[in-house]
Amino acid sequence: MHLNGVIFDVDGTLVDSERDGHRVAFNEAFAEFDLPYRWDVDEYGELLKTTGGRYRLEGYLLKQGVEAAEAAELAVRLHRRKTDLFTDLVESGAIPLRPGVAAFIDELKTHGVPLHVATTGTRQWVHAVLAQHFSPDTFDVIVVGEDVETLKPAPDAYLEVLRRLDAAPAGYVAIEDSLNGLHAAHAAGLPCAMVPNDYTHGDISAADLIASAFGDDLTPETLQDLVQSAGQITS
Ligand code: XBP
Ligand code: MG
Repeated sequence: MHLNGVIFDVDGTLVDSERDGHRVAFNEAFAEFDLPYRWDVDEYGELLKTTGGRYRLEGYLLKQGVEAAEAAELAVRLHRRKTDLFTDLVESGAIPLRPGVAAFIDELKTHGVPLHVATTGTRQWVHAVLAQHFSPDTFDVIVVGEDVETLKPAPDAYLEVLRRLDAAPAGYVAIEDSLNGLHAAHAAGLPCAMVPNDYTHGDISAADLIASAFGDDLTPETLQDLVQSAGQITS
């Protein structure tokens, strides 16, 4: 079985974006709207169980006792502003790649492995992140939150990448940091290598590979082995 392609999650996988990025932008949006809410590091870790910033906001507002219609409408407006604030952070250089990512991507490119993106994040900042850190020809298919009906842990983002490639899952592998991402990849029929971070919670023992770092135990060769054993299990 050949390694046909690698599909990357963005938040928490390619970039360290949640604690000092999205969280900060959400809090700035709350302040601009004169709302009393502020998300600290631990609370934000809990809130990450809900994927999609807009849904995270809406669920939180409902829990604060905001009435349903107002919560939905306010979440949309807050999220729009948060997206602009986060994009500014990206363009200021405040959102770094995770250690080892640049070399890992270069190595995969040198091996001629096609690279793709499947994220539940919003198009505006996803493209800003990719433009900030990678040359424009790095990723072929880029699927963002607006491209799919249902966000991770649903498989939609991964299935949409495969649909655009007109490909079956065999030979592809997902790289993830979260339990929601792991569930999404597996539900799409993809093996999943995980590189956990401080916000990785829950039982990720179902992952096909749990790497301590990019380029450490995660290399083009280990991914090749992974798709090979996945192929043997399914064939
Ligand atoms: C990322 C998300 C996103 C980000 C914020 O999950 O759930 O909601 O936290 O981005 P994953 P938006 O890494 O599994 O894609 O505000 O644009 O949703
Ligand atoms: Mg992620």
